[in-house]
Amino acid sequence: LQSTMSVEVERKFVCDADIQKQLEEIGAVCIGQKQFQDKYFDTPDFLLTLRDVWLRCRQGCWELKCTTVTKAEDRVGEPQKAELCSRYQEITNLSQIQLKVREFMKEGNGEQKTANQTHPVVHQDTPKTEGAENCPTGNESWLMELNLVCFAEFTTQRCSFTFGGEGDESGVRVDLDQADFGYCVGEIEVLVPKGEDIQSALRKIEKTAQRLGLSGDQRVQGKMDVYLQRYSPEHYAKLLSASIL
Ligand code: V4E
Repeated sequence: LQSTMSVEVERKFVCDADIQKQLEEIGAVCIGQKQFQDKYFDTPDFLLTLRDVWLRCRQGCWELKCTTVTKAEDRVGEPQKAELCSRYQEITNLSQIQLKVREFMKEGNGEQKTANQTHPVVHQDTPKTEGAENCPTGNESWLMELNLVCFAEFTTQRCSFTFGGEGDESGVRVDLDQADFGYCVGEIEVLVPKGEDIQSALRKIEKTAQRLGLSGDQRVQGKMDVYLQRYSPEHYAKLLSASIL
């Protein structure tokens, strides 16, 4: 349950061909490789993602990522380049997820939209998968009830690295992701138990970025940016104009 109460602070970066070598040079150790499939859900009018709320099913497990800090004044005193880092609360308990999703849908929307109200259920083609066992197998009536449909599906190959010891990089994880639609991105991340200070996480991320020689001040596209830009330009444009991506 720990992950239901943590905040993920992360910075994305563009991977060079020799990134693995660079990671090893600064003392990172590969802790494993895995492959996972993500399916992301939203209403047809993007009620969740337009609020920076990301509901996904990863290998059959539900996860909700939502923002914690949004206001600039909350970031006063943070290290330089902190704005390059995103921070999301992660919820993995299904009842909590359903509760939150209902709350987000009510917010600023008068009343909750359900399939029986103004919006009909949209039967969107969910991309075919060989590994159907990865689909959520439980009772999915809540998705229908909340008018949630799959808007993105992709598989990622991930190689994860950590740093041993108690040094500056303890608790820092670096993920190298390769999505099946042909996009690679790196992430430096620290998981902070909810309520704990995130300043030290930001400093650790900044330090690791420096040691990897990452100077770029520009925001790096995540897998979702590239996926939507390519396959769902209308959704992408809406998120861009709402400054979500
Ligand atoms: C939060 C978010 C999305 C959900 C996916 O988040 P991301 O961390 O990119 O994916 P992944 O596969 O690395 O998840 P993990 O395994 O780390 O939990 S999709 C778009 N967003 C918004 C967003 C944003 N506004 N800015 C940045 C830098 N990232 C994501």
